[in-house]
Amino acid sequence: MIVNRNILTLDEFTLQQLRAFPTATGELSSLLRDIGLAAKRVNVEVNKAGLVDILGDAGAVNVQGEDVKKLDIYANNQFMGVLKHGISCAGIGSEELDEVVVFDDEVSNNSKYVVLFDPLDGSGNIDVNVSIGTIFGVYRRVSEVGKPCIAADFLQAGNRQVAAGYIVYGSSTMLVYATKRGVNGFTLDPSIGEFSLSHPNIKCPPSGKIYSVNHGNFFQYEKNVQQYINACQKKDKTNGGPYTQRYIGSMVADVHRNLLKGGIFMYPGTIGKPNGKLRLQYECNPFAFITEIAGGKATDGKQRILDIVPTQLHQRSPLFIGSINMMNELEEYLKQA
Ligand code: AHM
Repeated sequence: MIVNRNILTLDEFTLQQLRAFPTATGELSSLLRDIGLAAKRVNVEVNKAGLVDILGDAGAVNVQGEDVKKLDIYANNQFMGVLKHGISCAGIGSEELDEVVVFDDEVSNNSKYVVLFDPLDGSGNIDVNVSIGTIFGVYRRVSEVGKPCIAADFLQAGNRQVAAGYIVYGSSTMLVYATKRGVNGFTLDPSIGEFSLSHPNIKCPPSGKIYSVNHGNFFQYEKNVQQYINACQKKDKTNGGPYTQRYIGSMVADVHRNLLKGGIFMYPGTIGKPNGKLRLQYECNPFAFITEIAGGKATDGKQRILDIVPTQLHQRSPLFIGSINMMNELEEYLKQA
């Protein structure tokens, strides 16, 4: 077999990026490698998810006599484990855990980053073999390095992320991450077990033809949002259409598709849930960071997602995100009285 040595692996790529910064310590590269390792482990289990009924359901006991963990708990433990044992992370916040986890050991206390993540987003789709994902955002801590990290490290505005990314466990498994230098995508090559650079320097097309929203909630949305959705349905050749509605119900897959093809994803507030469903810290912020670096835009309908200063670890936010021209048009509708 001929191996294409022009294709960089995730590790090779992050090390190359590191060389551009002579004073860099390598902590971020190391952290991304840790996340890549956890992603590979989770990928193996996600691929076996359909066999759960054969091998034993969550809560059952496996052949080694251990409890069979639910996949989202498994994913949480994998990401938390690699970050705890790595050299770059002082603590984590996770969708699966009520409180942040402060690692508080000598190596971790001397690490400069904290990570917020959703270990398995869209987990309702596992049973039906539909793409799911992991989302993460990396922040430089505001607390003193050398001591345990503190709550304030996890309550920073999204614009303070130094990196953010996601893994989509789909027909291929991809890891996409952004730093201020750009967005790059890596596809897992199962033959060598490495993420390989497949989508260098991702740019979100300024316009697209896809809009993604849960239409079932249509009458729960505020009037301006309804009007924009109606406008999407009325698009034709004369005004950039026709548009296509695509909604998987797995945010990672929906936003990933729109990022590559151009489009807009919306999870607006509803009458019953004015802040919508998605979590600011580990769902909206990482995608807002990635999308902005790729040339797109993300708001909660009133302000830039990345400027919201969180007050709670698990707070929710409406989300509108995608191609710049589509977002600008949406904002015209949202401005109307
Ligand atoms: P989860 O955290 O329970 O997995 O929910 C998050 C998911 C997102 O991936 C997706 O965009 C959204 O929920 C879909 O919600 P809905 O079914 O209300 O449209």
